[in-house]
Amino acid sequence: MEKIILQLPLILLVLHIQSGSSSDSPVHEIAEAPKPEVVEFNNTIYATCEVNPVPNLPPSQPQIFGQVLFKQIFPNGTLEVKIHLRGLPADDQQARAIHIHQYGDLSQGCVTAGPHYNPRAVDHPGHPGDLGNFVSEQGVIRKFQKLPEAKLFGGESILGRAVVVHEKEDDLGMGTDEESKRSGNAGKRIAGCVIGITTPSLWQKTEGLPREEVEEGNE
Ligand SMILES: [Cu+2]
Ligand SMILES: [Zn+2]
Repeated sequence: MEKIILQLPLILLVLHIQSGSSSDSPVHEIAEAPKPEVVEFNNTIYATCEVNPVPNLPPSQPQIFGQVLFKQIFPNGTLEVKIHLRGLPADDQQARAIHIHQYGDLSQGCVTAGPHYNPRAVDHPGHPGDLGNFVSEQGVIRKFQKLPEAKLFGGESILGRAVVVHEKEDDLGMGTDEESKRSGNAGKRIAGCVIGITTPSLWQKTEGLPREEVEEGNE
């Protein structure tokens, strides 16, 4: 009896919280308010990721710099991505994987970026940020592509997460080991950055440059 009396205030508190939340705004009905930048920049959000080589790269690895730019119309537009990287050897033939990883934490190079961002617990290469493989031309990777599974809005937003460039080619889940379905066996993480909101200016600066649509696919 004493126990019930002691618990009564707690029960009343729980009931109060439940009734309060259901009459006001249940979680499933909360719509994301547009970010101030969306209102400012014509119903569109822009993001950038300033790529730098990880510290203490061995001399055998290229020092990759550049930008990965993102653009999405609020709230359900298809995410567009522009990749512009430099610093690869002019005669480089190596395909290199680029992915979005879970954490925007580069405090220990890209190791602290964690695994591929995988909000729906699916196998690689089905992750929203599996950008694929890229080969440089004259030391430069320049690519435009759409990334329909990734978003800059909502609970699965890629904002604040990391873009990682790998030393090797992504096997796109076709390998025989478990790691293939997790990461594509793309080897060391040699460059990376954290995705953050920006103005339209970086995106607009690249307008008019040749856009190479990525439909040739994953060879
Ligand atoms: Cu990766
Ligand atoms: Zn992946």
